[in-house]
Amino acid sequence: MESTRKQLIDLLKEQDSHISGQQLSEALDISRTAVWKHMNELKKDGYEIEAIQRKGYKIVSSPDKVSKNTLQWGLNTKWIGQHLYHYPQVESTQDIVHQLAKEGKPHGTVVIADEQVKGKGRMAREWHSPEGKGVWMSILLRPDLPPVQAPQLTLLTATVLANVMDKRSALVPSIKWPNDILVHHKKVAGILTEMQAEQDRIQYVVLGIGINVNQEDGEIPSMIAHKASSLKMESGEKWDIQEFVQSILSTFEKTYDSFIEEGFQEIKQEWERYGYKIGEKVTISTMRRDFKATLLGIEADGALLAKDEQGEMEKLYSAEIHWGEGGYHA
Ligand code: BT5
Repeated sequence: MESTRKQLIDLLKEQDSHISGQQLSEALDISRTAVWKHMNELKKDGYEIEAIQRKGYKIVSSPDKVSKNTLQWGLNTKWIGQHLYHYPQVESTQDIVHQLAKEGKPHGTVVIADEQVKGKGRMAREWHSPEGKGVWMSILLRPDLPPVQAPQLTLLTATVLANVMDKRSALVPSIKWPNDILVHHKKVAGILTEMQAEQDRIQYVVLGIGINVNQEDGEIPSMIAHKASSLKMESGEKWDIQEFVQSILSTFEKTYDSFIEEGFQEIKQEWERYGYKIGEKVTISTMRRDFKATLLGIEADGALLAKDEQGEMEKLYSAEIHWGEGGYHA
């Protein structure tokens, strides 16, 4: 059923003109009544379909509401999003993917919701995920990697988000170590990586992506309004969430595949290109001391590399960084 719907969408998408019910029924090896039933389902998803006698069907417009079909429409990926679940409202997409992982769902399974009522950040923090305003999505990955490499997946995801935002707008995104995407010093996206692992092998990773897309002024909770924003607020334009998700997924797939084949080096360079305050001086507080240092970049284990005023290098895994004047404070 699922794959027939996808094939039907693909067939309709390829056509500039109408395609007859007969042609569709032959191509899909289903009855004409079944074709008609699928068409009705597509209409329920918000597709506007023109049906003309003796000519057939044509898609006049696709909906802007997010659904499984509208997302898979035009999604040119090999493995990511081939299994895709969309829900109007969930507690957290992370929990659903953990459940699907335990049920044995494959690498690349995606869960996306219009709204999360218990969206979560790191360390059980809250993640505000209002209905229809953003991308609230989790991806199941089954990488054949040792657990120490898991932080690289967070860094990889950050480069994907920065790249896609960069390409699709005039905004200049930056990546604040370790996992925030900022625009004009304000957080527009966060990443939550959760892992299930044995001693030397990752069993699976649930990669959560939260992006504030179409919130308007006043729609960001006042508690965080000084440090958070949305792509619409920063760019002045409304974003098409479906297309945005599709380009995130296809860029993610390409980036991930080349990371698996060629290693971390390119991700590191890309991350540093977008890295917030890389090359600049900040104040750092660790368990041992407070000091001023220049941020140099990241290491393969996910650490942030800094050089203090005496020229001594520090690898930071968890430290409080005072991002400075006009900067972001976590
Ligand atoms: C993150 O945590 O930035 C990770 C966010 C991951 C959210 C996704 S949405 C899909 C998937 N399902 C989930 O349940 N989660 C993932 P962290 O670095 O800990 O940042 C959390 C902090 O950011 C909060 O304590 C707030 O201060 C702030 N915050 C909360 N909601 C925000 C929002 N919508 N935009 C910007 N900042 C926010």
